[in-house]
Amino acid sequence: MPHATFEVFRLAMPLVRPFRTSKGEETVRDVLVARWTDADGSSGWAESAADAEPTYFPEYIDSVLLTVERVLLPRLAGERSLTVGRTRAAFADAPGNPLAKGLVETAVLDAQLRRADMSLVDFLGGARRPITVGVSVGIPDSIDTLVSWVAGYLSDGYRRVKLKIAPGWDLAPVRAVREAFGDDLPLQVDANQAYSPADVPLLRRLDDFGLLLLEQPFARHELLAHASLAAGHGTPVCLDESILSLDDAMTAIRLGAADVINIKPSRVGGYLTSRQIHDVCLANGVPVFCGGTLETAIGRAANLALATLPGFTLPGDISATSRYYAADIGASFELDDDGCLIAPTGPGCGVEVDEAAIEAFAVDRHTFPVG
Ligand code: NPG
Repeated sequence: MPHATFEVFRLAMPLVRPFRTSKGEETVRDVLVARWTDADGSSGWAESAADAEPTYFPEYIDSVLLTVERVLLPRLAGERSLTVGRTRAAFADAPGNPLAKGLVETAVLDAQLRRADMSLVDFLGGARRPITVGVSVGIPDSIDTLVSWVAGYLSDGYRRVKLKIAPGWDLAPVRAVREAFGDDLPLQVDANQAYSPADVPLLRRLDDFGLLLLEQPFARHELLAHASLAAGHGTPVCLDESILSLDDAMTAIRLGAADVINIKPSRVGGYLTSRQIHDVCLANGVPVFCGGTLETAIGRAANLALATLPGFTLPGDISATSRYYAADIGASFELDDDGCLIAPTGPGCGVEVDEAAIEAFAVDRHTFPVG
């Protein structure tokens, strides 16, 4: 008899607006969510940042599914009353694969917390405070469209804007947004690895625009190039795709490659590692913000819980539901009058998952018995 079940649902969630970055365009979010169910029937949910192809991260949807089935779940066979700590210990001898590990670990954690009637906010040790959030604006077809999108987001109540940049779409859009909305708008840019170290003179010109940060200009392995850019003390340099683990974060900090770190829980293997990275950053005076990958309600709720920790001093890439989806798989998140979102404080991530909506969006599913 299996003592637990792990179900993975692949959802096709139509986006309200196409999301284009230097890596490509999405009009429908292709996303994995998963449910862990214990023998006693208690269950928990998790969401993966994996994409259909290895674009932003080395892992991708099919590789996550294979790793979960062949590598991770067999390591949990025979475990009773599974906790997140035991799950991590069981995975410790398998290197890498943070997205796959994060999916299982987070679902087990959510089940554990729901069983114990404890919220993720309280488990992580966060403060019950409103979270200032921002909006990440994809690359449109023209500057005019960009300015009208940003105007719309500001009237929706967002207090911080992140622009996606790419070679040929950098100085002009930033200048246009500064001219339209003024120097006081908290503004940052994200290159998603699109530049090479030879582009430093161009990137230096962004220093004139008073940006909060420049995110991941170079390829993820280019820590030394990021360090040398950061040493110029211009726009603060933020790392995202370079950070797949606690070790990566510690190395980046030691090298001076990151003035800021974007913590995406799924990318680093879940919420325990995210908290460790947060703690190391806080101890070293490196501000962090919570990254996003167009999450559904499940991932968004858990990310908001993480962002209640004190080192999250910069607004996160966690927007209201309506910025992403006309219909979601859990209750909608709405901005308050101060441009903030509130982390749910119900058990686990606090989202009551709408199973009918999961059924409606599912294009593929797998049920793995564990035992
Ligand atoms: O609000 O969730 C959001 C989007 C934030 O820009 C954002 N995410 O490069 O950080 C990124 C980007 C992303 C989206 C990365 C989807 C990977 C997948």
